[in-house]
Order: sequence, then C-alpha cells, then structure tokens
Amino acid sequence: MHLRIRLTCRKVEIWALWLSSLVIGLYIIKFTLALIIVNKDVKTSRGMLYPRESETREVRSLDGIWNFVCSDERNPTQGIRDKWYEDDLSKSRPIIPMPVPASYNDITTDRSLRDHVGTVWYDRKFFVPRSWAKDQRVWLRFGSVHYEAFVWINGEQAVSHEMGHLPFETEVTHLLSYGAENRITVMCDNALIQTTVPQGKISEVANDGGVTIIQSYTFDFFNYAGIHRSVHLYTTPKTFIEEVQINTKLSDNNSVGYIDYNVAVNGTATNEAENALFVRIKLFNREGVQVVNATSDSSLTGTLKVSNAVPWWPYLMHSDPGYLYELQIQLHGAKEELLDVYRLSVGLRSLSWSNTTFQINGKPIYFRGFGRHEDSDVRGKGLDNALMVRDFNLIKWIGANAYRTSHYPYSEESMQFADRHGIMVIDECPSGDTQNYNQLLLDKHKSSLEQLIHRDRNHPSVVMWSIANEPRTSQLNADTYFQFVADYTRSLDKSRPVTAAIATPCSEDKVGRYLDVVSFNRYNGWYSNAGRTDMITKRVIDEATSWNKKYGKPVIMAEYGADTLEGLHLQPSFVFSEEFQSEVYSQHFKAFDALRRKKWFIGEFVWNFADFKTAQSYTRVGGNKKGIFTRSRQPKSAAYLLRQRYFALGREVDQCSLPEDLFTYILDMGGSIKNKSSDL
Ligand code: BDP
Repeated sequence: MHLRIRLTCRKVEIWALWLSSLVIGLYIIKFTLALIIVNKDVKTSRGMLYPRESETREVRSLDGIWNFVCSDERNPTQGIRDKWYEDDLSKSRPIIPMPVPASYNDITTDRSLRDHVGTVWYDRKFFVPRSWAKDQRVWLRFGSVHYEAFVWINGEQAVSHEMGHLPFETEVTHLLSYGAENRITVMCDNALIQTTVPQGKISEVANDGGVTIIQSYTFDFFNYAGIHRSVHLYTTPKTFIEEVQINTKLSDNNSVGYIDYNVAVNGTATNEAENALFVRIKLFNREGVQVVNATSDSSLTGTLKVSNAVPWWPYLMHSDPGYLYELQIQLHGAKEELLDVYRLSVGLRSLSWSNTTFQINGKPIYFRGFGRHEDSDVRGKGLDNALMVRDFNLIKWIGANAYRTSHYPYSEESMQFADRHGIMVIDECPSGDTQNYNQLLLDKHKSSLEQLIHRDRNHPSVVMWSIANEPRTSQLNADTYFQFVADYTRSLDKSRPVTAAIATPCSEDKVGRYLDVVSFNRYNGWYSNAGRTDMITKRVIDEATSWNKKYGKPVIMAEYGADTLEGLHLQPSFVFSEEFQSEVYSQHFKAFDALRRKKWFIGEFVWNFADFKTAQSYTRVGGNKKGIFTRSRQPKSAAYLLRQRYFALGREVDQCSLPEDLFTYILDMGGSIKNKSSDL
C-alpha cells in the first residue's frame, strides 16, 4: 500500500513536471514570437474625400435620432447570431432613442450604459430619391465610430472598420432601394485589448451579484464610444475624382507659390478610354477671382504656379492669417465632357526644419498652445459645432497658435476650421501609452497613421505628425517598433516632421533618435514633488537640455500642468487651487524663457485646454481638472495669465498687435505699472 502511494505520487510528480515544462515551453515560444516584429505592408485607404456638394455631387446627412440597443455584456455576439440586422432592431429588443453624432455613454441616466463594455446597435430608416438611381454611384461615409463598426444596409453587410476617430466609407449603390425606404444598421464595439490602438485590457471580476466584465486602460481619458461624427450619403458620377493630393511650397521671398497636385480617378471611363481623361484645375483667391487655370495631361498630375502668392500664415504671425485659396478640380472625359467637379481649400505654405529650428515660410516657429481633448458633457466625444466654434474662439482669445490633437485624430470639421483660422496642428494618431509591442499592434499602429495622413495630408494647418503619446520607450522592442513606425510615417509624407510625446526619462529612452522633433511630457510640481513650485524651473531646463544633448533635435515641452478645482482659492497656494495652477505655469515660463535663448527649444504646450472626463479613480474628482478652461469652457484664473504670456510671446517673437483688454487698468503711475497692453 505504502509503495503504491509512493508510486502514484511519483507518477503525479512526473506528469506535473511534464506539464510545467510544456507550459514554460509554450511561454518561451509565445515570448519569442512576440519579440519578432517585422515591417510588413499594411492595407492602405482609398478615396475618403470630405463629402462636398458640387454641380456633379449631392450630399445628404443621416445625422439625427437613431434607434439604439445595448447588447448583454456577457453575450456580445448575440445580435450577429440572431441576425438583428435583418429587420428593425425594435423587433429584436426594446429600443431607446440615441442622438447621432454623440457618444452614447452620458445620454441616459443608466450607469450600466455609461460603463458598458462590448457591442451596441443602432438603426434608422431613410428614403433615397428615385433620381439617385440614374447613372451615378452612392457612397456611405462615417466621420468616425469608436472603436470598431459593422454596417448593414437593408440587411446586407456594407462595410466594417476598426479604429476610432477616423473616417471610413463604402459604395452602397447596389444595396439601396431607390424611390423607397431603406434601413441602415450599425453594430459598434468599444472593447480595447492589447492589439487595439489604443490598447486596453478586458477582465472578469467578481461583484456582489456574480461576475462582471471590466474594461481597463492606462490612459486617463474616458473611453467614450458610439457614432461620434456625422454619417453621410453622397453621390458621385460613375467616373469620378477619388483622390486629390496636393503639396505646396513658396519661393524664397514667398512671392511665388507652387501647388503640386495629383488626382486619382475611379470609374469605368478610366478603363474604357484610359488616355482620354484629364483634369482642368482652377485656383480662385479669397475674393473669388480666378488666379490660375491649368490643364493636366492624362497622368492627372502637375504643378500650378501662383504669382503674387498670398501665403498661409499661422495666427498672430501675420496680420492676415489662415489665407485659403479654393482649388477647383474638373474631371473631363473624351470630347471634353465634364464628368466630375470637386473643390478643396488650399493654403500656400512651406515648411522646413533642421536639428536646431522649425520654419514656416522661412520664419522660425515658436509654438504656444495646448494639448486638448474632444470632450464635453452629455455629448462625450460627439461632434458638436457649437463647442468647436467656442473652442476656436477661446484659442484665439488666449493668443495660442497651435494645439496637439491629443490623443487621437480630431474631427475633419475642426481641421478645416484650423486651416481657416491659422491655428497650427500637431496631428496625433490614436496610439497612447503604447506597450507590449507585438506584430498585430505594429500593423494597426501603422494603419492608423496611414489613415490619418491620407485624411489630413492636404491641410495647411497640419505641421507635424505625432506618432504616439507616452509610449513606453524603454521597453524591449520599443526601438525596432518605433523605427518601423517613424520610417513608415516618413514614407507617406516627407513634407512634415515626425514627433512623439515622450514621458520616459531621457536616459532610458530608445526612440527619440527616430524623430525629427522630440516632444516631452513632464509634471514637475504635480506628479513629481507635488506642491513644490520651487522644484520646477531648473528641472525643466535640465530635462529639455538633456533631450537636446542626447538627440541633437529641436525640443518641445508637450505637456505640463496641475489639476485645478475652479473656485478653490488658497493663499499661500496649495495643490488643486487656482493660485497653485498659476504659480506652476509661471515657474515653467521662467524655464521656457531660459530655453528659448537656445534656438532648439521651439514650443510650450499646456496640459490641458479644458477639464475632461476620465475613468473613475480616487485621483480624479469628477475628471481631469488640468484645464485652463472648465469643461463648460469658462476660464480659470490661470487662463488670464496664460493669455498675457501667449500674447507677450506673440509680440516679442512675431511682432503681433495686442488686444486692448489684455491688462486690466490699475493705476496711472507714469507707466511704471503694467496696466495696459502698450506697457509690454
Ligand atoms: C499625461 C498624459 C495625459 C494625462 C496627463 C494627466 O499624457 O493624457 O491626462 O498625464 O495625468 O501623462 O493629467
């Protein structure tokens, strides 16, 4: 008996040993595989011109109130299995009304919808006129759905797309009923995992009623989801302008502008008579006067020369910033037949950079701006024109000339606004806190940049690409991974520099060498040495200097700041008070002024433009409060200080004029007190 027990124990031990070696072996294989990442080709996007009406195109919005159903978190694919898309959603489940565009999270009073993880469904009906059946194509286009979308028209799958904050479209000509009612159904999944951009983790955690699904992520902004931007139907002719790519430059004295254009056509006429197509390009100035007229050959490419050019200048760098021309592209077929017309706003500007400077139209840029978020109460990340216009009014009021689209691409409408108002944009892809580098992630990360550049390459406001926010750049594989990402970005657009906002200590970073401009985020006085305003200035100077020493590139401070509760006043200043925010800023200003003398320090960006919602945590009271504006876009005290700084910089660096109300009148002491703008 004794022996039998011992033998059994031996057998169990051997099995256990065998099993554990297998597990270890599998781990080693998995780990090794994860280490091997290769620079594969990724699928590239097509078309996606912003929908605009013209003599050959019609646009129709599908925005409005849609029907909405939330799936069971524990059964996210039920709707697919049960084919909810084959009929009205109301036939499968009770529906609630849901506005489009908007995040769905804060629309109801239901906590479980706010925190929902997994799939939700939308549908609505719409008519398509009989006239649309004739000799043209119809396209369905989404400005963005976060994070993954599956779309059906009248029960037939139309398109799917993964990646929030970026547009996607498909032709639906064959799926529509003309002169009749149609149904569109959308399933949206907000789950973030280690191979999505951005990354997240899903886990099952015990709660009082059993087990629940938890979505966690390391970035702090709330993972709002839903149909975030407008949905459009638009028509094009059968043979149509599918892509327009332009590149501008100016002569040395900025008097002559050059626009390289490249048009791509889609359609039957191309195949039938390949060499018969050509484009006629007309350029109109702001007054609507035609200044150039050119005709391409069948390659549909060429260069326009604009004499007496009016350059596109950033806000406060010139008295007439954001000058836009209108480029009219006419596609002609055989016998000059006019096939299609598309119009595009164009700003004439040239960018150049070196290891010590970044210039626009031959003039050095000093960035003064913000990190921002697309965020507001009720709508979450949903496009809201009133909010967008208010934000631009505040940006101009405060004298900023730039912002970074932290931490994902912003709406196309806001990019157009930035063009028109001369606000420079550092355009960021949705990769935040990038870590655990793997092949799938790399492919999607590259794809996010491809989609972003494809969408935004023609905007004069976009002056730099940001390939990530706070990636873990000391981790294994970070080096190879970001070399691939940066090289890929440059292969798509050589006309703009590449940056990333890095928070890894400079000594541990492995990625800065692949960037053209090094941006760093640091919270002296807040996350390090909280409350110590006497431990900011020197640290900022030292860190910026070490980034420049290590990589020899221009440096930007892309984030600094302190959470501030509006209306909390404490003297002497104390963390979270309005006084403290102003002091933290002021200590940074001293550092920036010391750094500005070295030409390689090219910009300062406050974190954040406005307060924004975060996931629940004991470090956030109702969200991230580092805004200099409240979430409802009213200024905190530091906004007035920042305004004086940004305009004073504008005056010193770009000789801009100052607003009359920059300083409040105090006392006339023969000019010894700075109480009006002219005292600066
Ligand atoms: C930075 C992140 C930013 C956060 C900020 C903060 O880049 O997204 O909101 O910290 O904690 O590290 O306020």
